[in-house]
Order: sequence, then C-alpha cells, then structure tokens
Amino acid sequence: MKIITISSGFALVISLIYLTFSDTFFEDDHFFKISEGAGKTELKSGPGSLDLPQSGRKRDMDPQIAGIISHDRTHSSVEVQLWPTVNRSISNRPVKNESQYGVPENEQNEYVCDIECNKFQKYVQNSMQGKPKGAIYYLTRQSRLGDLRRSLKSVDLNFNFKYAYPVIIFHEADLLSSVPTIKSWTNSSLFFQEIAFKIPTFLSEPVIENIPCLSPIGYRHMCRFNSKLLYQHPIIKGLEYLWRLDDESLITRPVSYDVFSFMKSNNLMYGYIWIHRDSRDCVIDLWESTAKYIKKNNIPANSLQHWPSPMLYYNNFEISSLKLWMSQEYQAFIEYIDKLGGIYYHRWGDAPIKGIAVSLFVAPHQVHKFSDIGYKHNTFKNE
Ligand SMILES: Nc1nc2c(ncn2[C@@H]2O[C@H](COP(=O)(O)OP(=O)(O)OP(=O)(O)O)[C@@H](O)[C@H]2O)c(=O)[nH]1
Ligand SMILES: [Mg+2]
Repeated sequence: MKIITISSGFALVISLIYLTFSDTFFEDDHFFKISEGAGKTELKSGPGSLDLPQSGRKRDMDPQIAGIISHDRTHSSVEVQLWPTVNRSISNRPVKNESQYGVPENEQNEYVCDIECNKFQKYVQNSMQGKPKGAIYYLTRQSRLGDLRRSLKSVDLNFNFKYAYPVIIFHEADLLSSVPTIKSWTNSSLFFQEIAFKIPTFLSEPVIENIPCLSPIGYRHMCRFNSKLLYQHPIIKGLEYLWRLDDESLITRPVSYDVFSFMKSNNLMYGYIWIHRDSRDCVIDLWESTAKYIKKNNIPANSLQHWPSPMLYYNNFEISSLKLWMSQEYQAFIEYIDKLGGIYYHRWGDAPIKGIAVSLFVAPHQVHKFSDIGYKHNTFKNE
C-alpha cells in the first residue's frame, strides 16, 4: 500500500510518492484522478477541473482498483492510500446451478406464494418466452406514492414501452387500497406483493429507535428485505435478473437497449451506476465482522481491500443476476451477517452489505457500470 498526501487549492502540489498506475478515487462527492505520464504525476478533480468541492464532480470509480481517502478540510489536503491491483475474486469458479441453491432451513417458510405471486409466476412462464427472465422491482410505501408515480412513468417512457418487462411492487398492507390507482399510472404489467415486516426473533438485544445512525426501524426492515428476505420470496422463483429501483428513482432519457439481454449476453452478475460511501456511524463493525468471516472461511483476505469501509454501490439502481444472490456463498454470508443483528443494532445497510458481497464473490469482469443510462435519485444525477 502506498500513501500520498496531496494539497488542494488552485495550484495542486503533490507530495509525491512514485505511482505505479493511473486511477480514479473519490471521497464524499469528490472525484480525484491520479495519472502518470510523460515523467509527471498529476492529480485532477473531475474532468479538467481543480475545483474539488463545488464542481467537476464526476461520480466514477473503477471498483476493480480501489483507494480510499481521508480528507482534511481544514488543511486542504487529502491522503490517498493505494492498493495494488490484485484479483479480488473467489468466484472465477462457475456459478452454481439452480438445484444447488440453498436457503437456510429455519427461514424457508417465511413467505408463501399468494394469488398475486402465482399470477406473476404464470406470467413469467407464459409471457416471457424468448427474452431473459427479468423484472424491475420496487419496495414502496403509502407516503411515497407521488414519487412512485413519477418513477413508473419514467420507466414506461424510457424503457418499458419498448422492452415490456414486468414490474413487481413490494409493499406493506397500508398500500392495498391504492393498487387500482397505481395501475392506472402505467402501461407496464404490475404485480403487487404484500409483505409484513417484523423484527427477527433471534435478536437478543432490544432494537431501539435512536441509534447514532439515524434510521427508523422501517428503514432497517427495508435493508434486511433488500439484502436477504427478497431472495427467499417465492415470487422471484424462475427469474434470472432483477432491476431494483427506488420510488425516488427516475430514468431520465430513453435507454436504447434491453439491459437484461445486455446482462445475459455479457455474462454479467452485477450492474450499478455509481459508487458512493455510507456514514461511518452506520457501518460500525460491518467490515470487521466480514474480516472475521473471511478468515474463518478461508476467503482470500485481499478481496476486502478492494472494497474498503464505508464504500457502497448506490444500489437504488441495481441490475443483478439472481445467481449471485442465490449462490451458496452469498446465502451463507448474508445468514452470518443477519444473525449478528447489525442491520437492526447499527443500521447496516443493504448497500454496503451487498457491495462487500460483490467484492468477495463476483469476478471484476462481471461487474458493469451502466454509465450510459440517464438516472436520477434525489440529488444524484447521471446525465
Ligand atoms: N414499505 C416500506 N418501504 C420502505 C420503508 N423504508 C423505506 N422503504 C422503501 O425502500 C426504498 C428505499 O428507501 P429510501 O428511504 O428511499 O432509502 P435511501 O434511498 O437509502 O435513502 P434516501 O437517500 O434518503 O432516499 C424506497 O423505495 C422506500 O419507499 C418502510 O418502512 N416500509
Ligand atoms: Mg431512496
């Protein structure tokens, strides 16, 4: 590992340690590009800009080569740690086939396939022939209906009018009365799947509202759902790919190709649009617990160095293969993480948990950045 200290300002002065490669780093919303060429080393923030905090922010980072930065705002300097490129994948091995998927026994009956689930299953069997078995999914709630409406319309307009993939909307009971209204907003085939959240009974400590990482308990249910329970739900049986969107997600311009076919023809496991970082308060012990897991299970230790705390894929946009999440490796990992209780005690997010899993279990060439898709989520925009 190499460490360089960089002073920022109008003229960038680099306290130089010889760099062996060019790469891109980020800290908060800042973007740093370190490049070496013609005998000199340069640091740029954003494309052609030296204005670190305000402009030229390019949200980009190659997850295959990681670095992390501590940014001292008072002294206008950043510290960059560089790791050499090493193969972080344990999964160049072939992904297991469906019959080898294993869901821990005690969790198997969490959900039953209800009428809507059966309807969806028939749809997948009968109406998706000749195309990848892909679906878009949301988890939403009554208070976000306005957002959901805008999101569904943006998907219709920019993707689904042409590619016609089904959309599954997971929701709690309070949304049921709004189902007919939601159906009227879109031409997509919608399937509504009611779920009930509960705090898992195996937690030994009480789950409290006020933790340093301010997140309501509903948010923590959402994190557990997206990282674990979703993959136990019978509605997804038979699917190959899921495209997750949040109700605040907007597809901002036409997508000119079928993203599910793209995943399939390129043998991709994970598709993302941006890499971001979590608050340190929300990842207390997550990386440390993973390190213990890695050690115990003889997973190559360098895997995690490529994905240092608290990095995450901004997974309100996530197109992924179910082979990844249903693999024995992920199922065993998420079972371990879940049982530690950190999702409820510290608000370990689905995004950092799944980011770690991608770093551990997916070969770098099977991770793809969908930089060409116009996307917006709150203040984040991919133009
Ligand atoms: N049914 C239900 N859905 C939820 C709950 N909490 C979050 N969600 C949904 O899960 C998705 C992600 O939640 P957000 O609150 O947007 O989380 P986030 O994107 O990490 O946070 P922001 O950056 O604040 O948007 C959204 O579609 C929410 O509506 C909940 O308690 N119940
Ligand atoms: Mg959101």
